Amino acid sequence: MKIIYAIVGSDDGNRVTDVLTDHHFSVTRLATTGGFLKKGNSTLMIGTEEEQVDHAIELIRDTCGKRQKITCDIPAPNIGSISAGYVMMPVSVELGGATIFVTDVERFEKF
Ligand code: 2BA
Repeated sequence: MKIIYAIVGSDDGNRVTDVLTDHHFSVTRLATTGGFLKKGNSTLMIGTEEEQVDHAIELIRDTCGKRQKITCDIPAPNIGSISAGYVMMPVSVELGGATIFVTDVERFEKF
């Protein structure tokens, strides 16, 4: 048996937990904090058989993989200026990503 620890962004934590659960994986989600940025993230613990590990990682990659999003939320002063002097410029930002550890489980019991 293996345990997968997957650290994902807080925004992705709920969705990937649902996807894994829908595919019959048992998941525990912990609210965690990154040591460097001190921002909230989610750590999933997934105990599963070795032959299922690749499937779980594929689901995590499909749900949380790095992706680009176009947003207009960042104001760019005085470019193509409108009356207030500001215009919302669309910019591409990177979202998502996961850090995954897979380790052996020495003993597993449930009561
Ligand atoms: P990532 O490498 O994608 O890591 C995202 C989060 O995953 C980390 O949050 C941490 O919670 C976890 N993580 C990553 N690698 C880990 C490991 N080897 N052991 C345990 N947990 C691990 P943060 O620590 O807040 O880091 C956020 C982002 O800041 C990192 O993204 C990386 O791009 C950058 N970063 C982290 N540590 C850095 C450092 N010492 N110097 C420069 N940049 C750093």
